[in-house]
Amino acid sequence: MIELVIGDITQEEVDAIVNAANSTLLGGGGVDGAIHRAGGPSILAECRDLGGCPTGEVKATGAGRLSAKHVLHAVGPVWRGGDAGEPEQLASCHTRAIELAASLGDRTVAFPAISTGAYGYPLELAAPVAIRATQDAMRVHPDVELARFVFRDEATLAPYRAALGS
Ligand code: AR6
Repeated sequence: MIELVIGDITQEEVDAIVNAANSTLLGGGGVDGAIHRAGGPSILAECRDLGGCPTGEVKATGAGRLSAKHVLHAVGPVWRGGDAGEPEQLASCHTRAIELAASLGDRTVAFPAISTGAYGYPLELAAPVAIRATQDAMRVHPDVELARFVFRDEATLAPYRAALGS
């Protein structure tokens, strides 16, 4: 099942929260900053040992003070016009996050709108890529029973609803 909600992803009661990180995994602004602030310093301490993460890949840490068990740090692509592998990399973030959740025994996963903030990926183009990749990965990993996409506002949610409906 895929759900779309408006809220603050740091407040989600799920097994795994996906972070929209950068390849250093050493924190930043946006949802990354919010997750590190709410989860506390243990997440960054674990990230320091991971040696960064390539674009399109995902690495797991504990979730500190968050109610989740894990944070799955996904590195989305910076938008460069769409011909530099961005759709494949964005899809890979979702595929790899579901695979990693399954391997960790996490059954419920919350996603932010990866790459659509600071990284500039147009929402209308990101939404179908994110939804399709997540649906496909959940078919392969049925133990992951819920992916909940959490948005800050209705304008961000709307293209994902359209993608889910089509
Ligand atoms: N809950 C849910 N969504 C949120 C929250 C929150 N608490 N806070 C922000 N968003 P961004 P990116 C939304 O910029 O584009 C960081 O500095 C936000 O409104 O967080 O992948 C990293 O370190 C937007 O819709 O992620 C990287 O350097 C969405 O989350 C870079 O930004 C994603 O926006 C990654 O950029």
